[in-house]
Amino acid sequence: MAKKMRTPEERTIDPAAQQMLVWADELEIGTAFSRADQMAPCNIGGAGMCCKICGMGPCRLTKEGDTGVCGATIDTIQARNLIRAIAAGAAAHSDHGRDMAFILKAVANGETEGYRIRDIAKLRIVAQKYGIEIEGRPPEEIANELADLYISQFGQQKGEVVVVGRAPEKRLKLWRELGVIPRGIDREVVEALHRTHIGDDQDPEHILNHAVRTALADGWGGSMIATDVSDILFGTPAPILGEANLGVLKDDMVNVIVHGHEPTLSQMIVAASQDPEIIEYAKQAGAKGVNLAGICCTANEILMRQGIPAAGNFLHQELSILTGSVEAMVVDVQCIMQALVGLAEKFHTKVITTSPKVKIKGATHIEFDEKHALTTAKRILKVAIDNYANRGQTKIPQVKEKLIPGFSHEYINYMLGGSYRASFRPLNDAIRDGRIRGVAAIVGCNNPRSKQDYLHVKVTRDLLQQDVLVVETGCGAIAAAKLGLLLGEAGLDQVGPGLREVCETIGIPPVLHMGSCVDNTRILTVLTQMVEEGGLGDDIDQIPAVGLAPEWMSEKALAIGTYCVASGAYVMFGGASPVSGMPDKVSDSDAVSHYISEGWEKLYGGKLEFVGDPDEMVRRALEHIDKKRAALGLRPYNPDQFGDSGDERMLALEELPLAQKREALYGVAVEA
Ligand code: NFS
Repeated sequence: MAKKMRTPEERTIDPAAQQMLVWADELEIGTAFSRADQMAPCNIGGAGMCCKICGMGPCRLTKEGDTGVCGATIDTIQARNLIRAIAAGAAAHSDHGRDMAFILKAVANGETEGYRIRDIAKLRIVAQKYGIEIEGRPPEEIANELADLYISQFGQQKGEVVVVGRAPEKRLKLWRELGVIPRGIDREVVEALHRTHIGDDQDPEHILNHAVRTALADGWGGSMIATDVSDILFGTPAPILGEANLGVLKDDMVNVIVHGHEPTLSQMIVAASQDPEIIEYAKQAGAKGVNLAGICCTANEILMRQGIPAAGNFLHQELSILTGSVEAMVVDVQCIMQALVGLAEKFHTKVITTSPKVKIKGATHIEFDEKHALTTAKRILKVAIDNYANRGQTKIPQVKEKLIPGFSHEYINYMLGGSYRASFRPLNDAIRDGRIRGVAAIVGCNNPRSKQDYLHVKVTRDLLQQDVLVVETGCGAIAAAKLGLLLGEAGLDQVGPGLREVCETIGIPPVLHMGSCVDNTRILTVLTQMVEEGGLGDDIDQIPAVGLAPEWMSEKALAIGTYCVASGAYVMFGGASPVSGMPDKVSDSDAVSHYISEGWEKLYGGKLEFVGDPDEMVRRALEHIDKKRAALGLRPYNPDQFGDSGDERMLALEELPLAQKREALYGVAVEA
């Protein structure tokens, strides 16, 4: 039977992507969008009810009371599948963190080419958190000690991962009582695999308890290490002007796309692309120079630090090659589709793998190592430049938007109070007053099973209208960027009156781009600082805040969702639930869904839910925010109180004669 193929408009709301999908159809080239149409998901596996952890199966359970050959129940199988996904996500983030820690060590010991410690202030602040002596010591010495400490956290066997000590005190105490503090980062991932081997842990709640510990080893472990070290080596982000979407590709330059997650190589490619030798080499090839652009979280890393444009989010990786204008797509780790290689063969694009961990058949492998970083980066760029002569017809959609990324927690702290009074007080006060109703973190992937960017943008817009301040990371942030929501005043007409006042006063966009997916740890830090500032309770679960991943697809997203729940947040995922049970659900197959929602809420104050309908997601988010406001004894949210002191009113007053203006401003007539 012929499958129903969606139109480009049904597949994405992004006009650039729509143009490329029309083009793909004309060329009869498949993409993730068309493959998703052609291949329906397996409804047994999708529901978490397929077990393939041993050779007696795979066992496919379809109705209440079914068990696997070994007797495993639906609940046990769902819990095992979920923890394995969380462990894989935590492993991916944490292994990235480990590599960053090793690079820090190498930089500290002068063993790298081209790197240096850029943010000495952050190095000192982070080192001090762990009691590392900083006074009178050169940065390299401090960095060496910090690197050793961080490296040791991965293989630590007993005790507590030191990074968790940065959580609010009350939360830490709770985790200790519940026995979920990670002992060592690798240990928890290994134990998750051990427990889910045939014939081991078979109590779903006990399995999911360890899922929490594994996820915490990611958020308050590997990922936080990755963010810290990236900032120390490449600079803590601050607002910078950038651009996003396929329109950033250039017809008269050699286009190189960096795609993946680790900033180490991409940062060096940024440096190499500006090197006079490389620019000259490109000119000799007939191009004006090298134009760099990013995809996925590598994009976020170099966008928020150097303002290098983002060509797009996850579902743009194939579309960028379809433009015919990409000389090289340089990939490192994670979220790289195997389809890129076959697609690139239809154009002139070279797919270059660079990580010792990732090879793809048919791709060119140029392995990167920190000892020869700049040399390798130049070599890669020369391969791309040499390929410029092979470029055929191009089709670059003239669609791009400006944005201002770079809201690290350090910058948010600074922007709220300036150099002398840096503080989270104004944010907490704005929430207490009700100018800001609450905060939403909208994060995560694209998924070709839903309309690209639609869910991200829909929930973002709806929450902004309700005076909810939005922070974003990952592909969600790039979605908002492409639709023009990350540019100061541009979005303010779509924002509730109280939030608009706050944004105008501080001079910020209503959606703050906080970085890549490992940088979700910045959100944990912001929440912790809000708790420490006072006035919003004494733990993260009391803050009127929610986390949303409307278009999730990766295992990393499940790890992030779980550590946020364990930190006290209400987290909702869009799309399908990996533990849904069959559509004609029987009570039995709901146990895991209930446990990660109501069960976890009782323990951690946060809960994980899968909500397919975006309106329902927004409704639940607002209900939760209002519930938390009430519990804190804050005045109920009332948008009518605000909107009278923003820029719009000031401009209207400008029109009035002086005396009237003063009366309007001060409430009494003031003599001139
Ligand atoms: Ni996050 Fe970043 Fe994007 Fe999803 Fe992949 S790039 S780490 S996993 S797809 S948001």
